[in-house]
Amino acid sequence: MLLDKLNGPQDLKSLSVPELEQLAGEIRDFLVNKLSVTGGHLAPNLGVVELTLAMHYLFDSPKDKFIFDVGHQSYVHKILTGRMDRFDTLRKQGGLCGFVKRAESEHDVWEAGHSSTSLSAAMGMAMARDYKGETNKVVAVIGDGALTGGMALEALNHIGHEKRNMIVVLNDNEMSIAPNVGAMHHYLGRIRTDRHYQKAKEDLQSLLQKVPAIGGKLAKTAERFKDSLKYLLVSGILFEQFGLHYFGPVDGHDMEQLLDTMQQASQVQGPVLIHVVTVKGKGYKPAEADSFKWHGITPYKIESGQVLKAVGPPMYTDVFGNALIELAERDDRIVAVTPAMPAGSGLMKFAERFPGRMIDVGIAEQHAATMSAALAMEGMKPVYAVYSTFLQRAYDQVVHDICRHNANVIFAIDRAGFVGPDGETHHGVFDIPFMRHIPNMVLMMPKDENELRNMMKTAVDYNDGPIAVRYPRVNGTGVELDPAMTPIPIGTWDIVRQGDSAVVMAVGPMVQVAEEAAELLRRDGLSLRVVNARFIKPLDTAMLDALADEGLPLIVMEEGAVQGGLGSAILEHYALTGRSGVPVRLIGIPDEFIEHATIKEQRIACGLTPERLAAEAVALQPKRKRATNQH
Ligand SMILES: Cc1ncc(C[n+]2csc(CCOP(=O)(O)OP(=O)(O)O)c2C)c(N)n1
Repeated sequence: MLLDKLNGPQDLKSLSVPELEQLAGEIRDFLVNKLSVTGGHLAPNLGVVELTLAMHYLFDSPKDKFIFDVGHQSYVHKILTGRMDRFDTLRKQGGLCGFVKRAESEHDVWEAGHSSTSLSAAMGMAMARDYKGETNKVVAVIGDGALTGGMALEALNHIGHEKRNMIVVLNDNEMSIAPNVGAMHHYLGRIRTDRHYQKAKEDLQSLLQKVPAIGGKLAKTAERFKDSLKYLLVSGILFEQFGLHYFGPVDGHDMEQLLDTMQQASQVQGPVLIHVVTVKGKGYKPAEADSFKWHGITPYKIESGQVLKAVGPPMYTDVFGNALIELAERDDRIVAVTPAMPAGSGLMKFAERFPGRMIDVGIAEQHAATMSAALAMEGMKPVYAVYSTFLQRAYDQVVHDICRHNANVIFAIDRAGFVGPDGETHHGVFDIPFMRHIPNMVLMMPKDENELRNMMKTAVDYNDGPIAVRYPRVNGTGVELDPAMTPIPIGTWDIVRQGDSAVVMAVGPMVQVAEEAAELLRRDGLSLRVVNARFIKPLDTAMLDALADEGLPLIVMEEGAVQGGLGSAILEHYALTGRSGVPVRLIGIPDEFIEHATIKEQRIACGLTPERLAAEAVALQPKRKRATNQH
């Protein structure tokens, strides 16, 4: 095994092409084996084995900077840079991160998780290099999916303008997570498949070799001739027009071709784009056959490709998808909008049922938001289904285009709260703070999947502006679903358990946690009142004012950033209405980024547990009672 002898990228340099090819096979076996136990981003990594080998073979990391867009395809890079023996811990608490992580290795120079940042990062690194008078290479690897993101196009525009030395490797596998969409996708497809282009390119190359390099007027004419022909015929013209030298398309699994092209491209002055065509899932049949499913995968059986899934109540995501179909059957104004996440957002069945009403815009959260505002203003009911973390991208569009216009956009905010193994780049823990302060916004979170359905109905019936329902990346509680969905009066909370020792105002899954805390406290003779604070905005101010008059200690519990969360909102309400003396304790996510682990471990790390809540309730008891109730 060559892989066992590999200590770092320097060991690659002495290998022959056949040895590199052998190594590629060994790396694939390694990935398929390890990920069958841990899960992870299998298909994207199987596609970039030769590409990553070629990069480490030709360049000199970490002096040369490798920037992986999203960073989910960096496993091969991790293997080649001394982290092979940590793959059993992949995406686990304290283990190897599923994305690029600077703390792990000097070879990890840029972290991501969200897409389309790599070209801006490469630009910054190239500029810094030039300011410092250094000569290292900067290599960004970006997928055809990530290239649909607006940020990447902003960066391309600037890269062409600046003309700094840098290498953009376009990893074109025709897939985002789902099949890629849009004009860029079609354009790349034409380059890949159009024989015309290929033939023209070959002809042109041999023709250009015959144009003599002579001085004066004739040379200028020859140059112009070259240019005009080039622009007429050469594939990759779009990138050439953007000011990048285009190389490709090259077969990303042909080691020799790949090395040759990358070697040539790296000699060129100015920005270059190498168009590398790869097969997502390459080398493992089930992943090649369905790279959509195998983009990010839970543990599986290697031989059959059978995916091992935990059984349990339906995920909130699926309950949302089904509810949306039911609602859309009765209301043809409803359309679903997704920025490249049709499956993750539970919309696959909707897409089958209503193909014409399913709008996948590619990785374009901002465009999706503004477009939804316009759809709503023209009388449609857009349901913008988006992960909380990716909605961060569209903050301005939510403020400027949706809320300011008071447009009837429905937000279905998935992955609200901790997300587990994807870790800190993917948690949905900031949307309460960044949504609740925007005028006109209504923000809800259900305590269970039945309430999610009712909130969807509430949202569809609501015609006074934007309304958002957020829900977590977990299974529902298993409650029975009412056959009919019933709207909930806006701004009302619900007392789900009576008690008079303390009151907890809990959001979403924290209601269940609060119920468990109440059981713990009951054994100690304390009774915890549990309020389902299902509207984060508007608050149930009538209930809040009554609680203040009652004088019980209050605890707010939410799986979101404490700063700016529901707890902040409640404190603001009391301060603004002259009741600043009301005792309120806040349990939520502290002012830090929480790393990859299971959701349960992440909750424990932040004290989002029944034990912590119970202890807080005990601590808030008048001294006399507290002595007998210690947790
Ligand atoms: C802003 C943002 N939106 C959505 C995602 C979810 N996402 C992760 S990878 C991915 C597809 C990326 O496709 P591509 O760049 O072609 O890489 P591939 O996985 O095909 O190698 C998407 C949509 C994300 N990471 N960031």
